[in-house]
Amino acid sequence: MKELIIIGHKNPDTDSIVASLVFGNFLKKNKLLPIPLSNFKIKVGYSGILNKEVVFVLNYFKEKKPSLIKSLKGKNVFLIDHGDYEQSIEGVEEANIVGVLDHHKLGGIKTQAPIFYRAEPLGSTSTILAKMFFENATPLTKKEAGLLLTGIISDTLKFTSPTTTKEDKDIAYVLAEISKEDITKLSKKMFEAKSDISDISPDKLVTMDYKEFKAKGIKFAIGVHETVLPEKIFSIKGKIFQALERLKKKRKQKLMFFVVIDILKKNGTLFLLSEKETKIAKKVFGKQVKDNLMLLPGVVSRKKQILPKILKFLEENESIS
Ligand SMILES: [Mn+2]
Repeated sequence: MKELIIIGHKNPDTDSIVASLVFGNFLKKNKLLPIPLSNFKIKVGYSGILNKEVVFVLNYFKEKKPSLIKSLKGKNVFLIDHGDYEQSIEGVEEANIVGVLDHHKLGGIKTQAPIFYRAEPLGSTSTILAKMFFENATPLTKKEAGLLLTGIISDTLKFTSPTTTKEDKDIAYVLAEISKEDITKLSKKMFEAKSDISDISPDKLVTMDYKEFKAKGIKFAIGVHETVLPEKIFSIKGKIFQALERLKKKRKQKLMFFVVIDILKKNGTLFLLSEKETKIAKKVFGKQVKDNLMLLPGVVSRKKQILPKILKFLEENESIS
């Protein structure tokens, strides 16, 4: 039997991991999809580093972590929570992509055959997947509902991100009901786990929620660190900048942005590595820079509030040097 790897983006967040795990269950329970997925042996995978929120969630729900995947070359894959090559695992260009389930912008993925594709501009992939269970009248177990609930909480920062829709909230409350979880208590535990950087080096920290993009051939990256303890990061600011410099060189990026998101105060602080990033940030966000940092009040979403603006700027401006 052929194997199908279900996998989220590189350096997966909670949404990527739980949606992959629960989608694996969905396929096993559901043979009605418009692709012959029942012919596959399902394997849920991940690549990169699992952050502490993900580890907390897996332990809390007594769920095994997915299998570590090194390359997707020659494999049958179903992409979760991403839809472009840049966010995917190595070898994806030579994989047979049979499906995508996502809530991000469209990327450049091309396929030879028709695929299952579902994307909606909702707060999390977990929300879309919960909808699929409801649409197909497939029952969710207590654990599956709990896992999907953490995906929604994590991606929407407990409904405070501007990516949050009414559907995310409505579905989260249904999932809380099924899983018998208290959203406020569960969120607090998740965010505290995510904010614990006690044994994480600056080099690791800047890659844990790191995504690369391309606009007009310019490679750039935006890393994010969501926390309820931003002072922990500011106290090692110098080391963070050094780590960003190393990462920029290693990954051959033209621009390297890093944002610390204060979950409680609902703001973002942009770390500006060099003149280039500073110039662009000033034009794009129009805020003041102090000590190479720019405070962005109300900015908590890379997907909706940061990436589109930088992409637009790079696409409309020929030269960035
Ligand atoms: Mn997501």
